[in-house]
Amino acid sequence: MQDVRVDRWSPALGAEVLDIDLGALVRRDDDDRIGLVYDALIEHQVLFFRNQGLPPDAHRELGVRLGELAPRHHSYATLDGHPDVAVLDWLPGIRPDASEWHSDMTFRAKPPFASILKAIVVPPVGGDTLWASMYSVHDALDPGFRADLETLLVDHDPGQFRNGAYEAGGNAGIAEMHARAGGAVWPIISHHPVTGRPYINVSESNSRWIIGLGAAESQRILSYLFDMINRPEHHVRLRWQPDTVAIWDNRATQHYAVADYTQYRRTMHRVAVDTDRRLEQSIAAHAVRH
Ligand SMILES: O=C(O)CCC(=O)C(=O)O
Repeated sequence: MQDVRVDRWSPALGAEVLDIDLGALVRRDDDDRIGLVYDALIEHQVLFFRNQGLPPDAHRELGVRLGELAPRHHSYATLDGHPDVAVLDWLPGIRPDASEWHSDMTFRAKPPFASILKAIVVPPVGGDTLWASMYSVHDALDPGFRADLETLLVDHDPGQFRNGAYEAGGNAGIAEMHARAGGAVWPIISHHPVTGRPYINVSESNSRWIIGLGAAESQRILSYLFDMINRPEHHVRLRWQPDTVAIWDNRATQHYAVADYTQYRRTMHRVAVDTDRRLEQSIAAHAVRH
């Protein structure tokens, strides 16, 4: 079978996949080709697809072909009749909540392995999304500093979801949100389960504290890593059009939705996939190739 054709957009990560109709793959139950899309995802970390009809049922179904879907998000609304499709709908004048670097839901014990985001309403200008490769950030760190990070763990929490929780319910709202959303501790240098490559697993949205350190030292190290993540060498940037779809590997990437469109509406549909259905076979295939 022929590989999928891709156009790479940046050295660090990101490729546009050409000549693929995702809805048709789902309708035809074309598991082989979906497997090739998955392989491209492992290689490029984030994939872009233009002009994808992909109605909500097919969007959900594509998620299912990649793995078990994530439980409903604790804060986002879902599409009527489609409880697995989260709606990120930013009306004019509302401040969007994704304009900071993050991986999805790293405060869960089991964060999603991938997300599939489809643009529904796009502002005439602005509203781009950037992704950053955490492999690239890891590899750019000074080796001595990297060695110091090797054994450190970092606490991840739900970040700015506090804002809505407090607005809705004050102290009780915050406590309830923490109880529902949870928290999780990860190695600062984590390893991708398929490629085995080390990546930096802290984000400005969700990483609050390095376990075992005091506030000042923890803050300094985290701030340095956040600055590194902000460098454009590690990034790729997508200008959305309606019906553009992005699929990202949530394990070694972060993303940042630029909030420069607040006079316009921007609406996205997202399906989050918890478990990687191809994990075992992919680890084995990767081990043979490398
Ligand atoms: O709206 C976007 O471009 C990104 C949304 C986002 O941050 C997310 O799905 O986690």
